[in-house]
Amino acid sequence: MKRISLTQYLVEEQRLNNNIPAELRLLIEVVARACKTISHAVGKGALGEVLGSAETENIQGEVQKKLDILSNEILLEANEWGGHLAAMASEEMESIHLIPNRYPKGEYMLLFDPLDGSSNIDINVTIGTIFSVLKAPEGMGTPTEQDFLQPGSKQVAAGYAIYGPQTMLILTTGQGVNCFTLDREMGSWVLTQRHMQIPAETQEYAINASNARHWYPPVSRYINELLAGTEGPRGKNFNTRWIAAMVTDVHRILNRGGIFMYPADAREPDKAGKLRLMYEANPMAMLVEQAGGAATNGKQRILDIQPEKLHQRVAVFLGSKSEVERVTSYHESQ
Ligand code: AFP
Repeated sequence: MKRISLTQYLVEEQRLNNNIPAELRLLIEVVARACKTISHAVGKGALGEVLGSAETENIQGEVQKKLDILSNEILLEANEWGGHLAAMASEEMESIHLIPNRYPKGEYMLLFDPLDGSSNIDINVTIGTIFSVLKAPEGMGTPTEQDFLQPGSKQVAAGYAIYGPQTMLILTTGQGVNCFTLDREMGSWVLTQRHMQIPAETQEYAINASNARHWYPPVSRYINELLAGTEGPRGKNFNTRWIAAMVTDVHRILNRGGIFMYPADAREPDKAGKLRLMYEANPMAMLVEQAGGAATNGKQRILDIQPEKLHQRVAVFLGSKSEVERVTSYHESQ
C-alpha cells in the first residue's frame, strides 16, 4: 500500500471525497499531535518523573496517576486555541471545559479519556487515549453539560491512540476505520491499515473472569458455553485475553476478531457497569460498527443510548457481530 501521511489522508478525504469539513480535519490533526506528545511522555516513564500516583482523585473516585493528569493537560492545551471547538469533556474532569474567551470558538465538542488503562502505566503495559467528536447543537449559547448528552450515533468522528511497541492512531469519520503508525524519526502519522474489518466469527473472548461469581445469568450462560469448548453447545474451543486496558483489547479485536465484555454485575446492582458511555463506550462502539462489528449494552445498541449524565457508566459487549448478537439474545430471553 502506498504510504501516505495522516495529513494527506485527511486532505484527500476533505477535498476528493468531501467527507470531512476543514474544521474537523484541523481538530483531528490537533488531537493526533497531542497524542504524539502523550506518547512521548508515556515512553519516558521513570526518566520523565511521570510514573506513580498524583495523590488526587477524579470524579470517578479513582486515584489519578501523574500521567492521567499530564495527558489531560496536553489535550486541553493542544485544543484550546485552534478555534475548532466549543467545549471539551474528559474522564479526568468533573465538569465540561469551556474554551477561554481569548480564543475563537468552533462548532465541535471533543470528549476524551486521556489515558485509558491507567493501572497498566507503572508496569509498562500498553495504554491509550480514547476520543469522541460531537457537533455543537444548532444555536447553542454557552455550552453546558446538556449539550454533550447526545447519543453515540451523533458522533462525527471517533478514535484512539495506542501506546504500545508501536504508537498507532485508529480513526473513523464515518467512512470505515483506518490505522496510522507513528514514524518517530519523522514525527508523522503514516497510513498503515485501510478499512479495518472485524472477522464475524472468532474463538477469542475478553472478560475479567475474577468477577464470575457476580455475573448475571445471561453472561454466566454465555461464558460457560465458551468454557465447555468442543464438548459444549458451541462445538469449538475458545481462548481468552484480558489486558485491562480497553484500547488494547479493542485493538486486538479490530485486528483479529473477538468479543470484549464488561457487563454490569451484582457487586453494585445500581451501577450499569464500569466503563463510561460518553468517552469510552461510544467512540469504541462507532469504531467497532464501522469495522463491521457490533456493540450493545446487553439490551440495546450502545450508539442508540440517550445519555443522561456526562460520566454515566454502561455495560459493554462489543466485537465480532455473531458473538455480540448471541450474548445480547441471552439477555433478551432471560
Ligand atoms: P483503569 O484506567 O482504571 O486502569 O481502568 C481501565 C478500564 O477502564 C478499561 O480500560 C479496562 O478494560 C477496564 O477498566 C479494566 O477493569 P478491571 O481492572 O476491573 O479488569
